Amino acid sequence: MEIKDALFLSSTVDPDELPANDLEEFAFIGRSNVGKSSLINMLCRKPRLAHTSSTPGKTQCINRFLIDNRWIIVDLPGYGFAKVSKTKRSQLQSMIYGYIKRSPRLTLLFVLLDPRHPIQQIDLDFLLKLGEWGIPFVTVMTKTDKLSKTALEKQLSSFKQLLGKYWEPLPLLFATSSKTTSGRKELLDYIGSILQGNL
Ligand SMILES: Nc1nc2c(ncn2[C@@H]2O[C@H](COP(=O)(O)OP(=O)(O)O)[C@@H](O)[C@H]2O)c(=O)[nH]1
Ligand SMILES: [Mg+2]
Repeated sequence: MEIKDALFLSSTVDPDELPANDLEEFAFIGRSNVGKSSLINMLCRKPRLAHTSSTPGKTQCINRFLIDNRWIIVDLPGYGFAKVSKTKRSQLQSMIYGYIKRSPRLTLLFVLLDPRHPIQQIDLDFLLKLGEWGIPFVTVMTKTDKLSKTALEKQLSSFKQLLGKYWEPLPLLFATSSKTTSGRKELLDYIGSILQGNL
């Protein structure tokens, strides 16, 4: 599947105030700085669509983008907010959880993971919560350009090994780079097959 057109749709801090729509939503989440906004821009081939930053914790709203008038991409704030106050952290958490648990149009959540470290406890805890809540998700390893081919293979199998301890069958694991656009086609084709009802 290709994306021809991507437009900013809305930005909100209150998940219950999202404008009603009939379009399916695909949301992106992961620790701050994991590359959520960059991945969205890479998928849409629009470098400035979602704001990216080298300072973690910049996206503090739920930002939605209309894709080809047909489906919606949601850029969620990161979890694991090292540099924000406790109050802000709990506000962000209830915003994220509120969206995930109550959005009637959420079709699939992409949970992004950094390939340069083992899967962190915070990621695992988050994934396990999704399981508890029955939220459909797949995992995405970002920034794969930062690893050599061998290191990447090794990391992919160690991620799968850890995920395999908790899930049977394994959740899907995509490998992407917003720098090289690697993994773009696989991810978009997967979304396309869901939109066509083939999955
Ligand atoms: N080399 C490389 N850097 C990336 C990639 N994706 C994101 N980054 C960088 O990582 C930082 C955080 O990216 P951003 O998309 O803002 O992360 P977010 O906080 O998860 O939305 C930025 O400095 C990006 O340029 C990638 O695939 N490869
Ligand atoms: Mg962001």
